[in-house]
Amino acid sequence: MKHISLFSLALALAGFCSPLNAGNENYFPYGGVPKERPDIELSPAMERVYSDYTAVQPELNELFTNFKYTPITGLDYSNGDGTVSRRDPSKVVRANGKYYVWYTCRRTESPPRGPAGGNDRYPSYDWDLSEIWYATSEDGFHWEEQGVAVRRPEKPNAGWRSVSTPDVFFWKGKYYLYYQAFLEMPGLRGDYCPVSASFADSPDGPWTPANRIIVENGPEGTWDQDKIHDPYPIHYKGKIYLYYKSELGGRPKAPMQGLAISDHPLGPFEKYPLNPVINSGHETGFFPFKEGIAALVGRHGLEHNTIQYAPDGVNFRIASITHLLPIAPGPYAPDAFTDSGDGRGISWGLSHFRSLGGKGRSHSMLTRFDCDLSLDLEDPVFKETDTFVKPDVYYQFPLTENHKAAIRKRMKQAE
Ligand code: AAL
Repeated sequence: MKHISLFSLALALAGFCSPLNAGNENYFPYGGVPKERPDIELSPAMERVYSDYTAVQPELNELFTNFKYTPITGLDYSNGDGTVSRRDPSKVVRANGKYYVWYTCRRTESPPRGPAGGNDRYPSYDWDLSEIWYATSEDGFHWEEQGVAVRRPEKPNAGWRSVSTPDVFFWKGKYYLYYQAFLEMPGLRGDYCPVSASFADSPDGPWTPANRIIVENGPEGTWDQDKIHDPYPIHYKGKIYLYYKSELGGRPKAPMQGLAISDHPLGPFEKYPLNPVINSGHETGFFPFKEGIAALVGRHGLEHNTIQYAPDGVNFRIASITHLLPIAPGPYAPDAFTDSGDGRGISWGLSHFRSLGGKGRSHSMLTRFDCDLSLDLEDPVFKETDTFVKPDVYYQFPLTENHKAAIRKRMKQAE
């Protein structure tokens, strides 16, 4: 006879209606979670399957993916000596039968020396004394650098110290580049800057600088008083939805994502009254998806390592949890310029790896990522949640000797 524990018996006698066999020949969730919510009492966790997610398992979730990375060829990094750095790529654009990308390009006689060592010749940070350069590709794997798109303007114009972290927009036959426009050395007081822009009739330029601030820092005491980072424009609901990062002013470092909206690419931009619209992230990649906007939210915050979705472009919620997200993603997202109301999603783009080369050689490099966040793709390889990561990857983040000694001491004291 099947052993019935006293606890189960007590439950049964107490009239607890176990959902185990709620009138079905099977037990919920035997054989897999049903796509429709069953009419039984569920635990909070199982309730969330139906309330919070668009699919009952990752393999069926259009907004879940893992990411696979491929080195890109064609870009030189001066033997990794830290004098050449490329990072923070824009969205990828297709024009003239090829792909285009713009990025922060630093070419300096010295690697970054920190705020104390930075000056007019030596960069403080990896994105200091930088320009916006661009490259083109036939296949998205091999890239050919074409040269500078936006130079640093003369003082006192916004960006005279450095122009970095670009993104691209296409509107009514013109191209626009938005970028961080430093009016002081990054790190002098903090990584403080507003956003400026340039425009052109062709993705190959020539680019005309607006020579003014396009998205201002917030007033003193507001969450975005210091930094307007990672400008990310999307054509949505007939306007320009420009998402950006700021960090709440001062410490702790808590990147969050805001939104500024305008009828014209050069503004005026009005900040969304309920900013921040995403409570985590760092360099956050966005893309139109169905009638809304999706976001790749990595690196920082309560909801880091998530893919989020807002059916209205502002009310973002977690759509899936993932790992090894692209850093500073610049997806190939053709819908970003069409305001189609039926965003098809993304399947590849560029991102960066940073702090390479070791001490005194620090630089960043661009890489390619592939994924399946596309309504027009069904690639099960990207729907695996359990990426097999070899032990040496884990061992790359070891305890320091001091930390290990402190842990040993703590364990001894607890014995
Ligand atoms: C990036 C971005 C911004 C910051 C720095 C360069 O990842 O968040 O651009 O200023 O780091």
